[in-house]
Amino acid sequence: MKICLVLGDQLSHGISSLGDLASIDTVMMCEVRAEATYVKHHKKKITFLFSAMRHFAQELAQKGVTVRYVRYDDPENQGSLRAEVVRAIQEIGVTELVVTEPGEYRLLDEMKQWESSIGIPVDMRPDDRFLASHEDFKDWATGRKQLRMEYFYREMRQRYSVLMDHNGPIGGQWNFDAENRKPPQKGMQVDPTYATEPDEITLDVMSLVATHFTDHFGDIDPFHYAVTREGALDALALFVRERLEHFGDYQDAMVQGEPWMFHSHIGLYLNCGLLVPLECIEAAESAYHKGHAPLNAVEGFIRQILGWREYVRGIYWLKMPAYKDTNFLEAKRALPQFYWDAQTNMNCLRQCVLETKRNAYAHHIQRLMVLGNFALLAGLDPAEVNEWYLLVYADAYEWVELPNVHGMVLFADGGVLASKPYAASGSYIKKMSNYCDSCSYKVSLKNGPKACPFNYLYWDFLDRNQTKLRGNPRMGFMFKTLDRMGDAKRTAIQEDARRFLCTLENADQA
Ligand code: FAD
Ligand code: DLZ
Ligand code: SF4
Repeated sequence: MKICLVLGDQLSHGISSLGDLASIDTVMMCEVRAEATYVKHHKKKITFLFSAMRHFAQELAQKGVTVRYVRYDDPENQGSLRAEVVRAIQEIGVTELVVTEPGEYRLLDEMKQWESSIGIPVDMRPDDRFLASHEDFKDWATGRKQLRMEYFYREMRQRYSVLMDHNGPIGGQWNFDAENRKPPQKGMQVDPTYATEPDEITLDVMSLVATHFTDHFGDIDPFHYAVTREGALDALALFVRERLEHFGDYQDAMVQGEPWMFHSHIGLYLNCGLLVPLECIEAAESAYHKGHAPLNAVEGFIRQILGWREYVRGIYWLKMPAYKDTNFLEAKRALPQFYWDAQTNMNCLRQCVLETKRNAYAHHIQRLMVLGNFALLAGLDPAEVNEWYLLVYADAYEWVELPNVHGMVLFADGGVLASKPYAASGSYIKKMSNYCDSCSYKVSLKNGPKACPFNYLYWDFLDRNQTKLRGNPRMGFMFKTLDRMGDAKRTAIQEDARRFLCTLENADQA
């Protein structure tokens, strides 16, 4: 008997493991403790994934496929994928296993042992839902001094003929980012995101998660995400119709009480397979050609998927497992409690944590320039920060989370991914959001107990890390400014930073 194991983030009917469905006797899917708790995933993330898995299994069954679906609360559930494969061998006599390679190193490493440790042939197939294979990325990276996303992206544009005009980019430029940094406008109205009512299957999963994952972070209610391919396609269509037009202009803007802004909110669908990247790219490109969205918006959106998404996956597989253990800036401060309970007087951080807790979502600039920027400036331990990001977001899997957090945010890889740390003072947050209007700190103050902590933490970060960062050509200007500061100013910065970081460790509120 030949079985095919489909993992929770492999919910694509066209995935390689299901390529020759006629030769498969049974498809197996398992809700297991090991996957749900290797980090304590957000309750909404588990709800989303278990419900999407159950809907996918139902679709397969409707196609006439025999599905062995192991529910989380099945008394026979063995708690791990491996143990469930072993049980299937004992119960139904499996002789061969087909699987698409998992998206995370830890599971791939484990699965590579299965053939010898379980004793049946394992046919592990490449994950061809991505647009660049491991080999493609390795070929691109070979011989390059720097692995910059922009150059990878240009090759991908050419290879897939996306937004191309003969041999050059449409509009004469590869990248329109300079047009994509508009601050929010006062009184900005944002349309609601895609929302659907939970059906019976989702309601069942919601109550299962409420019972079994009490100590996990996050809210289950309200649950509005799509859990089927059909729903995910509707969410994509809604984005293209109503939000894409403004995606570029306000890509970096943040507004209090507007968690969704003009982003697409499709990351969770893409990463579990309900959507595939090329169809999202084509939908956006087609909107441009029909005149429904401007080039800066469409190019910006396509770059995220064809460029960043493929590039970070390439970096992950190229550099793992050593990548995870790097800590270039030797950061070691514990993750503050407010990342869990939002109990901080820093309004920007409070809002971003509250939205993360409610939605298992925060948009890119909240992740990068608020939550991430603080982690970088405060010198938080990369392992703790990575774990937090991996568990709180519904779209988080290590292949995409780790390069973004470890590389882009924390510069823990020493510059493999980013050419310099994305460090910023409070003035960036002031410019790109309205958070500062409701904050008890003053963004205009540079020092003292009422000053915005980002202001002195920024300079203290440069001061603390100057031996490691001074040589970076892109940081010369910042170090020149630091060098021009008088001793008194520098001492005030150091003292404010010390006082603030001390309260962070000792007090309930920062
Ligand atoms: P949009 O802003 O609408 O972008 C469209 C799509 O482009 C996304 O759905 C995603 O598939 C892709 N994309 C955009 N930026 C990136 C990027 N930097 N890397 C890879 N893909 C990208 N993305 C994840 O999918 N999972 C994560 O765990 C994750 N963790 C992140 C952690 C940090 C610190 C940062 C700075 C970014 C992280 N990202 C992650 C990238 C990005 O923030 C999310 O993909 C995005 O916020 C998801 O929301 P959206 O679908 O509305 O995206
Ligand atoms: C994220 C996740 C969760 C929460 N639960 C399951 C599960 O019960 N069963 C399963 O097959 N997959 C789950 N996943 C997704 C896996 O963790 C994912 O396949 C690996 O991390 C590889 O990307
Ligand atoms: Fe954040 Fe500083 Fe603005 Fe407060 S003043 S919201 S801490 S940037």
